[in-house]
Amino acid sequence: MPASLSGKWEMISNVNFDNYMIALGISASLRKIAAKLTLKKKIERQEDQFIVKTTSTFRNYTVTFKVGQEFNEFTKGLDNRHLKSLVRWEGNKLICEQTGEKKNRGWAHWIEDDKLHLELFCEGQVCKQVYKNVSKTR
Ligand code: VLZ
Repeated sequence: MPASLSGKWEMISNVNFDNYMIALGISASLRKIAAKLTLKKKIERQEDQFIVKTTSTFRNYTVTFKVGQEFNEFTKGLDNRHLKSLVRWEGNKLICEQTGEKKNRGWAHWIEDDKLHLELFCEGQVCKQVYKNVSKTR
């Protein structure tokens, strides 16, 4: 049973994604495509270093960071903005603050009932996604 964020995950629910994308200024045509995607996450961890890969049939996005260490993030293929991002642990939640043009932007990941939970937030909108584990058993 996966108690950690590491592994492969596949989206099983996605609430308020459209309003999150609107808050980011994503165009209607891209939002229409994005809304139909079943997103996958592959999360790799080595001590304080994480690689989070989001993949789909349309676009992929990878972010690499160390917990507690601010980094420059470019949301290539998403809203194409430059951010100063910082990830930290808050209890069992991995929380990212993304500072830039958009206020109150970031995300939070945690495990609950063996599922990977994700909240994406931007300017008062909160998108809530849940992923099931699809890691191969070793
Ligand atoms: O995830 O910030 O896991 O980066 C949407 C791609 C995924 C679909 C967005 C295409 C990534 C959109 C969300 C076309 C405009 C995100 C973080 C937390 C890691």
